[in-house]
Amino acid sequence: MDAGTFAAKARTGEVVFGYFLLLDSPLATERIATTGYDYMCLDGQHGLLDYAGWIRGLQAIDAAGAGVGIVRVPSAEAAGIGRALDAGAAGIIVPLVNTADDAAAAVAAAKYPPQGIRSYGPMRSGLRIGPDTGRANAETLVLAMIETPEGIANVHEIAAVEGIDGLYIGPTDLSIALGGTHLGDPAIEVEFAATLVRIRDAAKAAGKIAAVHTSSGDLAAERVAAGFTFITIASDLMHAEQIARSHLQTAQLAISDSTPKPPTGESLGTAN
Ligand code: 3PY
Ligand code: MG
Repeated sequence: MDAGTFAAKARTGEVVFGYFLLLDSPLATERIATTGYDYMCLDGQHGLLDYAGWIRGLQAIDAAGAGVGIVRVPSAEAAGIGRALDAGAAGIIVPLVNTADDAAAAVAAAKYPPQGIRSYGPMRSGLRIGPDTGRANAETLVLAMIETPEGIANVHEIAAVEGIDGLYIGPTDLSIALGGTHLGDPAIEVEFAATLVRIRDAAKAAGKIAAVHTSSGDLAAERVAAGFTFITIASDLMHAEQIARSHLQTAQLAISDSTPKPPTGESLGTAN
């Protein structure tokens, strides 16, 4: 999918599913990208990739020929946003947006003049978007993360900022912002649910994308039912650990069963 098609799909409120990449493993990224996610997001805030890793990751996503590559940038600062876009990201997710000014700064950093202040140096993005700065401005998605007490309080002002395409909920920081100690803290369950609704409704009232991070396909399905349309389903690091643990637990069950049985054949599939 090209950046323009993806941006149009997301902006019109079609449901798009994405995946977070924390590991600097272009080969794993390329293989996961072939599974059909609409977007693959390299995590430049907490992930383990440096700038060369962003380039490798975005190349791997494009090589898969499926969804687009985007980057969660480290902050709303212009330098990181410009570099993510120069590297070929189709959009950015900006963490910890507290105010309309933060949101406007992120938009300005993501757009070339006259809309913004992005400097021209499309190292890799030039391969797909070419020299047309207007087209780059139009096709670049900018999502503001709402995950702090200030961000929650200012959510309507942030949603109203021109050039902000959507509000993206970071549930773990949001839980902490609400006084919880961890994601899923029962002490803040009711407030957490109400805040998801507040952010979703603020996005929709402003005609923007309601976006959310989730930890599983089941939860992503619940978020679709609740009206969110831009939904990340977990990450490579989380899945590697979960699957490794679950296979080990399945195999360990056999230890308690001491009756020997004849070995079975193996099903066909990839060996690794
Ligand atoms: C959060 O849950 O705080 C996030 O930023 C998601 O990665
Ligand atoms: Mg966060």
